[in-house]
Amino acid sequence: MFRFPFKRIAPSLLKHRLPLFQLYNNKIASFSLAPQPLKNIQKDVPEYTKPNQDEMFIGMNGGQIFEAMMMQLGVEVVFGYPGGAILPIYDGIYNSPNFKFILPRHEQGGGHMAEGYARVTGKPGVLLVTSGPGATNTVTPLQDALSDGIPLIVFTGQVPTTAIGSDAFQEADVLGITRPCTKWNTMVSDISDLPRVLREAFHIATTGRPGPVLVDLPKDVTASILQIPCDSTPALPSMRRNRLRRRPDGIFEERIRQAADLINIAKKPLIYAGAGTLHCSDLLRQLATKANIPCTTTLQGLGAFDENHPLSMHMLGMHGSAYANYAMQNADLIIGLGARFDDRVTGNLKLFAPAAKKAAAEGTGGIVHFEILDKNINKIVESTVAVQGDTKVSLETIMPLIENKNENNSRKEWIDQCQTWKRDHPFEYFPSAPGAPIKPETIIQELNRQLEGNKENVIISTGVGQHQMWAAQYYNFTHPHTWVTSGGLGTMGFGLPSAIGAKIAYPDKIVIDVDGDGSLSMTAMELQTAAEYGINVKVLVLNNNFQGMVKQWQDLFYEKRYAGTKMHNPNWVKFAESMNCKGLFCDKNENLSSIIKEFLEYDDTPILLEVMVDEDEHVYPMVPAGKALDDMVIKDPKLYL
Ligand SMILES: Cc1ncc(C[n+]2csc(CCOP(=O)(O)OP(=O)(O)O)c2C)c(N)n1
Ligand SMILES: [Mg+2]
Repeated sequence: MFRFPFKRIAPSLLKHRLPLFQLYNNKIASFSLAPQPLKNIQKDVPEYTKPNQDEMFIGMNGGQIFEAMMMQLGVEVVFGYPGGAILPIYDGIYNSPNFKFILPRHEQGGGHMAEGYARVTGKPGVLLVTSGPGATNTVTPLQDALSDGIPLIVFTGQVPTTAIGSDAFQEADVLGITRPCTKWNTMVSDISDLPRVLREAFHIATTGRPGPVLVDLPKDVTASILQIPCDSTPALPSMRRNRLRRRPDGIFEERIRQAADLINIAKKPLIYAGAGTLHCSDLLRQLATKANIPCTTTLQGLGAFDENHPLSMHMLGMHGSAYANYAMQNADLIIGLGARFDDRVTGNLKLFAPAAKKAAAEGTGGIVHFEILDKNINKIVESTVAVQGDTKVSLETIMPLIENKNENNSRKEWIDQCQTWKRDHPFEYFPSAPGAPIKPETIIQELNRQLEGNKENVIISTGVGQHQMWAAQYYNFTHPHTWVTSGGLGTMGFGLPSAIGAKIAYPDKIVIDVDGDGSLSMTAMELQTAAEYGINVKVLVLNNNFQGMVKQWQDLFYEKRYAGTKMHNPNWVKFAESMNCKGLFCDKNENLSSIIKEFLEYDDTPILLEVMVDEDEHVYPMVPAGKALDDMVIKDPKLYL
């Protein structure tokens, strides 16, 4: 008769457990069964390629192996939603003392929570869901993570291998569905592969340009018991290539020299920094200050360069600062660092960067592109010099070759020109008349004012729409990893769950989701998740009772025909209260400052502040579709009256 062998080998498991726990997880060694206060999480990403003892998993089922591997891989929190096909894994993690488990209200919410966690820590976010609808609900977070380069690891249950292809209950071709929206996906078809595949998944998600990975886990595989030793050494060919940090042909060094030459001779250089500089913001500052070069950032790069620094040109692009866009079009050298020339940044490509293109032809400048992903080089713009690799390594290597342009202020003319643009075209809006609705920009300015001096301890997330752009424009970012927003995919509903994920990583920080009424409506039930786990996020809803960004386009280009954009909202305060959160409301300019103060100081539960805003406000500057980057509507036409 078959007998469950777990009891027999349990003592050997215990023998392994303590040393391994300390070896791999000294950071979380303080976890115990008793509830622990949340602690801020360290940012160093563990080494996933360490080979594992071959025999320690013998006698364990898939769920137990999964639980042990999460511990070994340094996972501190798992977000997930259970179901039939993933039950063996859920059973394995039942009451695990080794990591926190968070149950969102929807798998999409869980995915964005994992992304929020990953975006502020640099460590992979983990999501564990069931087959069929559980898996398909993760498609949006997967694509979101792919677009923005976020390490997200999704484990999906799958029907037993014997039922695959039979249209079984809750069967979906998850590998097929998620192939285009993952960096890598795979199915584990034998339990002896499980430890190795888990290591590979973590390695792939976190190396090169980070991205999402999905591992499909058929129920019979995770329910079975490992009988033989298994080799968990990752076997991916790409791992061997990655070990060669530099190409042996000297190309990297040659390109670095060429890039340094251009940076040293350029008269009007501009740094254009993206998310690929968030992990090396110190080096970015060193380059800018040593070489005396103004710096603009992308939406995802906000925080990489201190926006209070005189060389900051703030965000560029469709709704970026006019001065950044002017600088981009007039620079003789664009130094693209960890950014990918997204269409929201370039405007009309044919008309993009004329001065840099001219300088490239004359050999005095051009476009230098530091980029980790081969495929992003020369994809949108032709680079004069391309340096492929981790921006951090490239910056470390190039710094000694960069001439100090500070001593004789040799770029004075160009810097003065940039300062003039800054002075002449600041972010500007038409203030509201007495008694008129509150302007959304005023709210962000007030938030910024009250948080000034404490920015390092504040994380802002957003939904997608006008509120997102106003947050990017009117809040001054000073530190990396303090801004969490869906850029590439532009996913409404991202704000609240990603704020929850960020707050789990940094419970001592103030985490504020600046949201729109439309975006919040998509994932608002996650407020209950926040309340249940005591994750005291703050939600600031800029309520214009509209999908404002789409309405803006309807106002400007579709004769105010508001097809499908009017929102009929719940009473947000009552909604928050019904979810065991505190609710605050503001519709008067004169109350705004004191209510924001109360909103920021409150910390007993999650809190939502609804502010009624002018529904007719538009985001400016705006580069209309098809126009050159500097062919913008700079400010509200009312400001010219
Ligand atoms: C999931 C999803 N559906 C549709 C869109 C298209 N879209 C972009 S902004 C926007 C309106 C957002 O409204 P709201 O969240 O209220 O923000 P507001 O612009 O009013 O500040 C829409 C519908 C999107 N980005 N994401
Ligand atoms: Mg709205």
